[in-house]
Amino acid sequence: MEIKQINLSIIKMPLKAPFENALEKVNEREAVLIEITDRDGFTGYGEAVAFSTPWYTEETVKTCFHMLKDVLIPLLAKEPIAHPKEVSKRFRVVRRNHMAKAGLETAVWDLYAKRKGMPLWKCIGGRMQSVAAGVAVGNHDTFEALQQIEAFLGEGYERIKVKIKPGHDEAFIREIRQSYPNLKLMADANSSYTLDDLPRLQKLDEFGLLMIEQPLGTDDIVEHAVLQKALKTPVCLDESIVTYHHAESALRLGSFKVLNIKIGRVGGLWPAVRLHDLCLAKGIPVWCGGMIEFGISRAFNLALATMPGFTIPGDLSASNRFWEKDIIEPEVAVENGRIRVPDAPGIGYELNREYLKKVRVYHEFIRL
Ligand code: OSB
Ligand code: MG
Repeated sequence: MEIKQINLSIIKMPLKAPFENALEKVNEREAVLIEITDRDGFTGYGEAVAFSTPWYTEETVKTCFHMLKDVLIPLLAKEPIAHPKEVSKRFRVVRRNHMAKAGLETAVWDLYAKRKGMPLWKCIGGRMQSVAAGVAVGNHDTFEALQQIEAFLGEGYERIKVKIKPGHDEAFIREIRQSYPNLKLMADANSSYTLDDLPRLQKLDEFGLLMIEQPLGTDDIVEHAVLQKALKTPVCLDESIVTYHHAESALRLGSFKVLNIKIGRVGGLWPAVRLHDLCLAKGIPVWCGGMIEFGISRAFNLALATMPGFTIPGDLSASNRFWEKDIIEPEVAVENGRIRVPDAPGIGYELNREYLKKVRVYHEFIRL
């Protein structure tokens, strides 16, 4: 693959409704879209999923744009790439900046799969034609959250994730459980507790949650091991696991029983596949996490989730979960609780260029 030109766009769209978690209330979303074209005219799409401000990780839309334009694209252009696996290896000379790296690396995967005429999910060893849908409710108002859960169940979602934080936990989960005793329910704390909250977290054990996601701080791999020993509920890590080595350390310590894998957080599709392989070998179930993303990133999540270790429904929701209108065609849709993964080459979705022009707030064209 010899890349000839790259289009970088920043797009911006309001969410249909605000999405609230322990760290932030998200009202609108920006992201960097990446289109790479090779000398034979094939195009690959990527999406860098950093937010406008650094509340989830240290990256932002602007740091991603800078890293892509000034560091990662020049590095990619240095020598031709034979296989997309090489991209994350080449990027190792650059510290962190995982979401910027993943945006460009995934675009190379899409390009590679399109050149081969194969659906991306088959290129990475995916086994399933469809994946189980799941959805996250980002609302700290109990009444409104219950209304949303009811609506999502009506749309066919079978796994619901809610957001908790200290003081908004036991009573909230109890209310949900009273209405839905058998629901596949989980709670994401976005690192808002400390070990001092152990008694509070133990109170959640009686509700039969699928898991509690990222209860403690990002750096608390040791503390999560202490917590997991004191909890019946499986601990799932999200923010804490950014590298393969983090996962190995946390496995050694017993810090988690489930892993949330996000392509952006871990620096690309290949790093995500390697984490999947590690967990599969260790008997740890994984699921694909969401980032309130647009359709391009959503499509990569679907491809990843077709791999055999993804045995728990992820944050895999339809385009219309967050957006009046998504930037891809067709949009991602949920049918009977599942999302069908396309058979067309690459990610299997097309960018809606007319609509892209409407939602684009900045654009640069790079010729190599
Ligand atoms: O912690 O999993 C998270 C959204 C943005 C950033 C972090 C998280 C989330 C979500 C929702 O929980 C994911 C989604 O459905 O897109
Ligand atoms: Mg999370």
